[in-house]
Amino acid sequence: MMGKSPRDVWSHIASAELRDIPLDSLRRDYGGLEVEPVYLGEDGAIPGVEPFTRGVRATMYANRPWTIRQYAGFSTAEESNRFYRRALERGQKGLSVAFDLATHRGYDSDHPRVVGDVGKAGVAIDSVEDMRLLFDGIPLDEMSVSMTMNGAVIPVLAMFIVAAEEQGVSPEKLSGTIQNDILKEFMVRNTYIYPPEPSMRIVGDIIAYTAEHMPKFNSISISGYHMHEAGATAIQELAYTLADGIDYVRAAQARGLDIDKFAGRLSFFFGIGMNFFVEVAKLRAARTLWSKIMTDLGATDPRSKMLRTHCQTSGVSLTEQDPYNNIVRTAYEALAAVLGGTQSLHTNSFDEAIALPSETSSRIARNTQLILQHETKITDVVDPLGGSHYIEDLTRQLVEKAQALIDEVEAQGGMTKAVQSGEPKLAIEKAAAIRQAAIDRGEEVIVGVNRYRLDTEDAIETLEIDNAKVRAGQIARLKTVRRTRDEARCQSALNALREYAAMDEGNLLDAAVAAARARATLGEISQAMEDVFGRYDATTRVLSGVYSQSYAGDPQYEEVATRIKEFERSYGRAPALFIAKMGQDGHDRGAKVIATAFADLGFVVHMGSLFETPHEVAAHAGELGVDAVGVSSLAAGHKTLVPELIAALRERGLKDVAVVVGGVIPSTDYEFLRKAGVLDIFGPGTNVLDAAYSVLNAIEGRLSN
Ligand code: DCA
Repeated sequence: MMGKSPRDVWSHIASAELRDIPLDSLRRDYGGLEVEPVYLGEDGAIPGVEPFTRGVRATMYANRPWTIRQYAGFSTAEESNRFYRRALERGQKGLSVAFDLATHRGYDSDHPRVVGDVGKAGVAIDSVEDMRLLFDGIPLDEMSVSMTMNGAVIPVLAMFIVAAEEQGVSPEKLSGTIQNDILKEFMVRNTYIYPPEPSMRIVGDIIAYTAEHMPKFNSISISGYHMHEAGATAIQELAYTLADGIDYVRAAQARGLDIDKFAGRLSFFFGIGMNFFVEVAKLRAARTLWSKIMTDLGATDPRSKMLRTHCQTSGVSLTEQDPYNNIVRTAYEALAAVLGGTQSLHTNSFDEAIALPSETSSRIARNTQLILQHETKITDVVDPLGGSHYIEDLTRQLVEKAQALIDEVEAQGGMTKAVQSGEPKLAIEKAAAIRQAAIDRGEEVIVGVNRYRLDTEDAIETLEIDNAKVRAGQIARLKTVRRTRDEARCQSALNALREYAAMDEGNLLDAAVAAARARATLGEISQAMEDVFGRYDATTRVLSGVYSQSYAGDPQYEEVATRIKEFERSYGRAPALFIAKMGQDGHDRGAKVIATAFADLGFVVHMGSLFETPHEVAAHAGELGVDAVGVSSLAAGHKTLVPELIAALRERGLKDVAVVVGGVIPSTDYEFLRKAGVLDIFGPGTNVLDAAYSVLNAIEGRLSN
């Protein structure tokens, strides 16, 4: 296209995207105002042209709006199926499946470790039978399905392929995305199963399998979202996500795959928070950087260099207090994602800081996108903020600064090595603690939380899952599957999978598809690989110093610290707290922030491992002789796990150990937890110093009894 003007270049690509639609039909007349589908500036940047700063398509939403893809999954496959069908009737365009934590961690619903987790925060999948029910009546050759699965990615994808096959749909017709991004699990989300090295083999096997058999399926969704939610800065989110991407490309290249054969099916996923223009610029910077990275890695096809992304509005920006404000927050975040040029979007429901979304809150969340698409006219013009001095400068800075951080990671040998050192995780935790301290000190305003707070909060209706009922139903179906299958065929398929894992050859997904067909369960397929790879147990590191620095000289901080010193004088020791993360929920930002702050204040803080059972926590509490256990819960397991913990403490004669709970707890559950023996509950938005005060009161109350 040498010598062509930017307008000609754009028109050429745009016409190809439009196929039979004339380019002129994209022009708009707003009551006498003439509007072009694109405005091209002096800088030569053209939407649809490398490095894709202004968007991966020339026509963007003017031709096809982004996909409204709401992430959802409830308790059982039947429930979720009903929910999906309703959502599709009401304007949703793609599916996005949320799995429960037991499934994420490769356990069947009858496993003793997951009693509190089954059906919570997503759908329970134990076998192909569940997967078939999940997509009953949904034609998998027409609907693109995204699945958020990383740890148990092999059995889940295998079961999806077999469920489609049994619907009469062959793999090459399947479109959608599997998250398959294990590196960020080690960094922030923690739903891994195996150690990093075999986990990377799994990623490579999936990329290889999909490149060969599933050309329309996105093999990975390289995710910054969870880093964003864990408190990463925009620079960190960009750099670590793209550095993850580099390692995945290398893992696939290491198996001899040609980059242009698979790179067009790598996709991304970013979080969009409240810093409006930074979030817009972040997506522009991500595309610019990725295009260069892929060129350097040897890609030649422009499709290989396009960063196509899904976005989700931020969960941590939502507040429990005055929750209808969250509708407004989500709308602004959605607007930023769209002005940044996302391909697909999930808008959060306003009650997500409190509970699982209800029917009404889900509808409002979906309508937030429908209103943007149909009423605001922002789909008419491609990259409308392009050329803004502010946006362009933010984009440039993000490109430069994220590149510098990527270079640092590369100097350490890449992200697989870096996550093993734990450095990126600590860097994100530090950023999170600094931000939390700024919020607690009121330097960063959150409306309805640290400013303009209501005197009384209205209760809102929330959805509750009867976990015991879901688990009983799953166990019954598992029994039927195990009883009716050809056991010899199933075991031989599992043995073949085990051998592939041990020999480091053959494709694990290939073997798992055969096992899923033979009705091996998710837990059995995961276990076959665990027999060879082992289960990964991360060491927990806690930062110190961030709070004491941020609060230097603050009177309230000094007051709490002084009370702790007095406690030490009275009892001859500092108050001791065990922070517990029970069940299979790996979100530990809140727990880490509390651990850091309490330790800085003078508490002796013991941070438990992830995924412990109530009995394990009670045993640690006894051995360590702590005064209190702080339970951090974000995934709705509290009503099962907390009473079990209190019972386990009592069984061990530890009735004086105070139990407090923090995290996402619906206010309607407060009474239940208090009756069970919980002394205090800290919802999202609790000031850390207030929490420390309360915990100290609870401990002293117990000791003086
Ligand atoms: N002109 C012409 N064609 C277009 C245009 C346009 N302006 N915009 C999109 N299209 C085409 C695309 O090329 C694509 O076709 P292809 O797959 O054959 O290339 C099709 O329309 C679908 O559009 P796309 O933008 O790829 O949107 P999605 O299918 O929704 O995929 C993506 C989005 C981010 C790539 C995917 O990985 C995804 O859905 N991720 C979601 C992950 C998720 O849900 N995570 C939950 C936590």
